[in-house]
Amino acid sequence: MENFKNYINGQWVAPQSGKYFDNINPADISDIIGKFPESGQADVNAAVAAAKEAFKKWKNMPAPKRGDLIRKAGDIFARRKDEIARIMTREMGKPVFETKGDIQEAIDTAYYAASETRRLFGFNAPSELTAKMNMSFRTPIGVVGVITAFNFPVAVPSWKILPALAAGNTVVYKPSKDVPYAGVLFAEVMEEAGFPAGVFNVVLGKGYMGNMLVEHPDVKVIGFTGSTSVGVKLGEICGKLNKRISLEMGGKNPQIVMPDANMDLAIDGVLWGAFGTTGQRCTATSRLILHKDIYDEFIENLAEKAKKLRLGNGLDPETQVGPVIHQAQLDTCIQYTEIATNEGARLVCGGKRATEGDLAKGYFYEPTIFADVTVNMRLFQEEVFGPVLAVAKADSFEHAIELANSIEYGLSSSIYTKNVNDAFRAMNLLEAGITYINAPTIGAEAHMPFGGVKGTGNGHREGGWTVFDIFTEWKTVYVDFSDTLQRAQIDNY
Ligand code: UN1
Repeated sequence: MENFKNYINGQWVAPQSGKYFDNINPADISDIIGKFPESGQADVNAAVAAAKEAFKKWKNMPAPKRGDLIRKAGDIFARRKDEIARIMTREMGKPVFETKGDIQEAIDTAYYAASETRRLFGFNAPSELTAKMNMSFRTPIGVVGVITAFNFPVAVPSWKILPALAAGNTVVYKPSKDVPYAGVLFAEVMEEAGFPAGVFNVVLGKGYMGNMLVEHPDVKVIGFTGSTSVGVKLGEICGKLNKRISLEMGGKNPQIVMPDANMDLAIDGVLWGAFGTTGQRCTATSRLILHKDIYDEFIENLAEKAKKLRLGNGLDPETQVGPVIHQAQLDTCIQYTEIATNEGARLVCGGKRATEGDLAKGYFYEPTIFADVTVNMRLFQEEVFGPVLAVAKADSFEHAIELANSIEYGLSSSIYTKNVNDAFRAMNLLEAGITYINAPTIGAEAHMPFGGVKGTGNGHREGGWTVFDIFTEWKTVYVDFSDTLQRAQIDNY
């Protein structure tokens, strides 16, 4: 069995602890993919030191030259797409068509970030004084620590790593313990693209390493995607250390369906939004809010289709829904099924582990739908991160919006309606960073701002041009070419 390595300062190195952990295929737990480093403080220190040293030169490379390397990384991801997708599926379970989409999102991010290196959005403005010019431009910050979740093993890290590098920072990346192989593959791509040693480093290990990165005095910015409980703790540490962190945390994303909607479209939307990626997206549709006029019929038709979804190993081209990531996530699905039942919600379909045939080998949970979920129930409020959908009834458009907003989270949201006024009202009223009209709550594109309001985040937006606000500082420059002392606010008035 292969012992995988960290990628530090352009070298593949064993963890200084000499310790490794098994990486298990969630669709077949007898399939051990490899042994991956259980790194520690010494490895983190080595990676941060390499990144700090590399920053001295990397920040001075012309940005479009940095962009050339990033574009090349995109080309390599494109060339290796099929091969990497199959490894990702084996490692984390989602079907190959989804892991290919995941890699495509990284390719899109690479090409977009590369093109942004020719712009990077500085601006200038007139001075209040004569013969004086004002401008402001972005500067890199230093070593960026990247901490991500398992569900998008390549796309979500790429959202942080590639723009951070484009802006002239260097990176130490800690992938989720559930997808270390994807972290190794990311490093292989960056190595082949020709990034100078130390510019990009990968340190593999378990959750505790997130703290090591966050607390390291030479790591200046943190990009985090993961659970709310972990994110909030890391945010607290960064607050004390006066360190910037962008937090991308949980969601409890609603899809509203109005009586005038195209019902077949709305059903297909919720099937994809709720059960795609086995519900393990921060953007997953976990609440369905149905107008009372269509409530019963919609649930019946939806359940009929949900029951037909094909569960299986994601490497099988017939599979529509893969396993959940590990035993703990399976336990969470079981627990929330119990909680919702005890609170009086009505189980419409699913609600148990799937064990038929080969499914018994992995962590499969049946696509589960609970109807008659009300606002105070835990299933309405809390993120499950699995294939468990809560359905609630709304009396009116206003009531639907009120229900949608009655939670702590605010990542994604959606409404299905043909009424243009309702659509535009919803755009304004839904408390979420992202709103879809006649589309499911998932499907963000690389070149648009991504992030949530309320308990989902802390005000940052990845994706698009806004991500550069996370990974740069503004420098303002005043050039006085009048050859006289001009005192601002004094000589001009
Ligand atoms: C996530 O779940 O962390 O919009 C990201 C989407 C994907 C990204 C999801 N493009 O669902």
